[in-house]
Amino acid sequence: MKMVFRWWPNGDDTVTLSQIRQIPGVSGVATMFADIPAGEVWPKETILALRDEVHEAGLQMEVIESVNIHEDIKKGLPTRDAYIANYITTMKNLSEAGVKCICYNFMPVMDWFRSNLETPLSDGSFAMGYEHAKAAGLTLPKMIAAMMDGSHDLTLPGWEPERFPAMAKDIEFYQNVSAEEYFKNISYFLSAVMPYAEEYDLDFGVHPDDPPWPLFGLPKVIGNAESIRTFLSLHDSKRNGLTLCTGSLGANPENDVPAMAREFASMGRVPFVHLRNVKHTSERDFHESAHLSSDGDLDMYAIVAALHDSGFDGYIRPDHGRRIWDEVSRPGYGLYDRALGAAYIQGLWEAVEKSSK
Ligand code: CS2
Ligand code: MN
Repeated sequence: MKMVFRWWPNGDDTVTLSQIRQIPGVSGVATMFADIPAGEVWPKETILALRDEVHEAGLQMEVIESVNIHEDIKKGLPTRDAYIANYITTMKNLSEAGVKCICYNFMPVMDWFRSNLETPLSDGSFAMGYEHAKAAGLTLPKMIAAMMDGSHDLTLPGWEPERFPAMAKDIEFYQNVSAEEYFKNISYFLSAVMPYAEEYDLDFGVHPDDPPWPLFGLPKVIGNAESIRTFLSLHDSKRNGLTLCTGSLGANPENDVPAMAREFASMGRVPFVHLRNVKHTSERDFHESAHLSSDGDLDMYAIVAALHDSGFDGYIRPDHGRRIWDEVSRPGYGLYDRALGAAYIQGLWEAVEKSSK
């Protein structure tokens, strides 16, 4: 297991590489160029310069999160082939810079969504939350405004401003796209890209839908064990894997996350894990919590044990943290609570490992 920490380059982060270097056990970053629009090639020199910067800080750059997929690929438009060709060039450039794992998602139009970026918790901290009735009643401008107001002028992953002008039309486009059709578009992408994942020695981990149910009439198709099995069977290779995001999957109380960890990791199909916890206030309402099992609804010990016992040897990162100690940061991505999460997860891992001997 290798512990990594999400970080944005070029001043688009409140957390520094030297701070990350000082978190015990963290060996590298999961990073991306948020300013390169989806569909464009990531130039090799730009990637190499970033890798050198990361290496100089004493860290690795083996995980990229995310190389975003152009909307035309998700929509299955004829223009998709040119964007897929660019994606493959980016894969080659990343591989030549030593990258081993690419996390991406196939969520239409937008990535994750929360109705509240700052839900106050009883201990005085703040966490991101989701109220289904509130979310479902939002108009698009209100939704964008809510996300941007809480962003502290940092790019939110999946909410890069380049997406905004087309969002309304894109949402309309998907109203008549069924899950079956959407899976066909995913399959087309995988057939084109996976041979190159082999060639360039890259493991792919698709991120599940967050929240894992349909919203705003958009097809959401990767959110439970059955749909993940379908996804993995579209291209049956170890390169075609899952980013096991426990908080995203755990948002649906019907998902048995330790069982999913066991099933997919023992198939060798989990290159990357996002570990975080969520606390439900009703079946569809939740807020994020500290990483500890006792603070949320997920049994983090059982998840770590399932990964360990299944021979998991990929990358793990703490996912969204709470806002604690008055930190100002990108929502979910401050230093303090994620660092506590990283230490806690490694404590679980060490305990599971030693007690299994
Ligand atoms: C992340 C996602 O912040 C988050 O919720 O887990 O944005 C994730 O980076 C993407 O979905 C992966 O493509
Ligand atoms: Mn995640």
